Amino acid sequence: MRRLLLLASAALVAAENGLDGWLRYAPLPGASRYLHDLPSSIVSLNASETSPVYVAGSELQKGLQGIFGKQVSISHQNCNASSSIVVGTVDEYSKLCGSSAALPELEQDGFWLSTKGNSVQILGRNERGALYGAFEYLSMLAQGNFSQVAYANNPRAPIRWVNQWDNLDGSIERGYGGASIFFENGGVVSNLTRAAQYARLLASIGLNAVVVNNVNANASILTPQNIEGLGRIADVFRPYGVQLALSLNFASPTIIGGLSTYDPLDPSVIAWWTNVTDQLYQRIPDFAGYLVKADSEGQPGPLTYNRTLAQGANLFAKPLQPYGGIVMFRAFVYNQLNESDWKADRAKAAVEFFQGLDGQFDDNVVVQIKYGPIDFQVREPTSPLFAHLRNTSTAIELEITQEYLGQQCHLVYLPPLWKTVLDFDLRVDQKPSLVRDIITGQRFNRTLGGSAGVVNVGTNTTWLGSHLAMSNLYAYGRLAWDPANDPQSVLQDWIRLTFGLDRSVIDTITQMSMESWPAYENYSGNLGIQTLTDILYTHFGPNPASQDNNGWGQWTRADHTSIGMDRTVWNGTGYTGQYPPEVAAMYENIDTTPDNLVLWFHHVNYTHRLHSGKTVIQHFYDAHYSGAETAQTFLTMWESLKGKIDDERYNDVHFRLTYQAGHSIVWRDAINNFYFNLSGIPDEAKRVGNHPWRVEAESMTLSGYKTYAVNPFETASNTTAIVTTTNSTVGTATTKLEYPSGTYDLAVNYYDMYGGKSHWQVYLNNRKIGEWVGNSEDTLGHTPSIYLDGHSATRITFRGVKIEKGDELKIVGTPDGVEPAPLDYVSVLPEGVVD
Ligand code: GCW
Repeated sequence: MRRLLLLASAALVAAENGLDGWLRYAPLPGASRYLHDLPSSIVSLNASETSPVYVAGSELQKGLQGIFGKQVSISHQNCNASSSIVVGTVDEYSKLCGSSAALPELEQDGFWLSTKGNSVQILGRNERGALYGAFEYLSMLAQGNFSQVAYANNPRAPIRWVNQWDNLDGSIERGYGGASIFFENGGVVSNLTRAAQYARLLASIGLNAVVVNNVNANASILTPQNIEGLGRIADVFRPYGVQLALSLNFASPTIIGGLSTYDPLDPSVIAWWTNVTDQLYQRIPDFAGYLVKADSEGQPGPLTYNRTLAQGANLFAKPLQPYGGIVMFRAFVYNQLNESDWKADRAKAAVEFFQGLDGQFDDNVVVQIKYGPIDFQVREPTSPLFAHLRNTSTAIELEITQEYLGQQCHLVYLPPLWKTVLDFDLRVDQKPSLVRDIITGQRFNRTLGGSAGVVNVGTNTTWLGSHLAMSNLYAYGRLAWDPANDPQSVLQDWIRLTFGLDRSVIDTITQMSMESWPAYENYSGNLGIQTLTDILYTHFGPNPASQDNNGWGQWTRADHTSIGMDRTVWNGTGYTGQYPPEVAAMYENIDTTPDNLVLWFHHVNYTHRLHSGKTVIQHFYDAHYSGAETAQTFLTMWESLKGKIDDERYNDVHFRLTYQAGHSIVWRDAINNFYFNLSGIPDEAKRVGNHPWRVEAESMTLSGYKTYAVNPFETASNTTAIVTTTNSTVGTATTKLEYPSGTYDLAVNYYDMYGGKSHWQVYLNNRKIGEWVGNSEDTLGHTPSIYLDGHSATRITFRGVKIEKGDELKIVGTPDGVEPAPLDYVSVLPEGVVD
């Protein structure tokens, strides 16, 4: 008996690699108690193995086995058997099992779920609706929820799509979870196991289509061989009710079609696209449609031929229409601008390009609009375009992949950010006009609409490169289904499904996640100034100067005295005038503009006082200290869960949170140094530029090391680091530590570039206390940097080191490849100090 118990508890923390995501069907503690109340058979009303109803039956069987250890058989008739789960479509149920008169009306993809004792009914309006119902029932069971229910659940919007930015060579633009699960070497991969597993995860949260290739589209996706490959992907998606869609290159007729034009009104071009579309439907009868990035960031489009964007979109809408296909046409259209023009403003571009076209798009076109008017920043105001398209269907574009938000190396739970836009009231015609009601079609009576999420999963077993980042994908699906859902309660469903029902696990991960976006905003870009990441390179670490003096229009207009974009009508770019009057009036006036967007809308002195009472510059300083401090607590909170989570996932997350704790300090110091340097205004709390617990590497005694002026300067403490004198010289940096004797955490800040794996060793009085290798190019999964900068800057901490006053600290750095074992500084941290 004792042995059995031991085995049982060991099973609870068995190693997990993340592949099953939230569909683990892990054993429920005390499951045996419920065995009697569970159905003892499954009736799935479709015997065809590729049907979602069949899959629903198998999932239910697998779930009951995993969660309760109960084996249940499946049949495909006999729907009135007692103690059974019946799953199927409403129509099939009426046909095989008699009346379903008592059921409420269901919408496409909706389902009815009723549990009475051990009789369960799961009926979908269509097959995938039935599958969604099965997943919902399993989600209840896996969370230990045995309530008796009887309700209909309908999605709020028909478009619940995923965009993958996968390239045909297998790389993924802005992907941080490994290579593509769909493509390699110019074609579709032969083994589509992962594609099927992905479809399963997506179906379980109600997502219904995947655009499998990058919006920066390679025209050769449409070769006959690739269409055949895409057909194979669609075949593995279909049993999960997931449809395949494609990104198109607008110039395909000239690139692969042999035509001399791609003019959308040219008959040969129309015929070419009609033919391609017919071929696609021949192989993929349930093909969902096209996604088009046109006239944007160098992509070709209709403007080349002086045709409108609507004419460009309708070119695809027409051939898709007879098949029921949809065109998702992206609103991300803008030009390079000149910063010396005070009125130039990229944020205005989408409305300028699209507003005059409202009503000119065919009915099966949906304009896909990023949540804010620039580009997935840490905070943006709602895109005003949502208020302008009343006779055109729209969808919101969200990024699950954390391109500008830490690239899965920082925990950032995104739904609270998305909610600032989904719940925003645009007050069109002075009436309630929540973005969530606009995209679902409700506000302007549109039948189409919904959400597109850029996900970019890869071959990593964690899918996104980080276990905790999967909460964003899960929540994306739940919000696409119903954008009124609450981010925290959705998060807690995900935690229970992913990590189990332990109260402390749920509370801890909830707290970390809910604090994570505010913390990230605090230690990156505040007050609506955008993320302040390096927009010209990897979009990862800090580089505020990269925002300005270029044509990208993500300007901060920061100078020695002032900062922010004046977007007012009276004195600025006029962007505020793109909002309906009530919203425009709020943002036009600095007194009614919320602090968190003040620098988005107004250009002010650093000494401008916010509603909070703080000056802008002091807010920057304080926010950066507080954000980085919060990030330290994520690690300690996670450590409180040791033993409650399997080692594999515990260690993986621990590694990332350690990284985040260090990198949040890099962010904090870089942004504070930058604006202190620019403004010359000191931090009232005397923290910025004042680091009593640091020993700068350049002030240590060096042998084989030389000083190095880091660029951007603010990404090194005291602007200077050290590097080995050659790529093969071992460097030594030595110093006497003059702190009072005691126990400290010893933190070393260094740079981990790609192009080499340097090795560092730390000695105290010639006793080695630690060593490490600069291999983040293998471990972090984000786009690395070849320079010493805010992307490569990082920290390692040795905890609880006993140090006597006068001890000698020595760091030995061995370079590798082009990485010269760079070091920035050492911090000797008494308990509770974050320096
Ligand atoms: O933010 C930018 C990204 C590009 C992306 C583009 C877009 C796919 O940096 O990588 O291209 O947005 O959304 O089209």
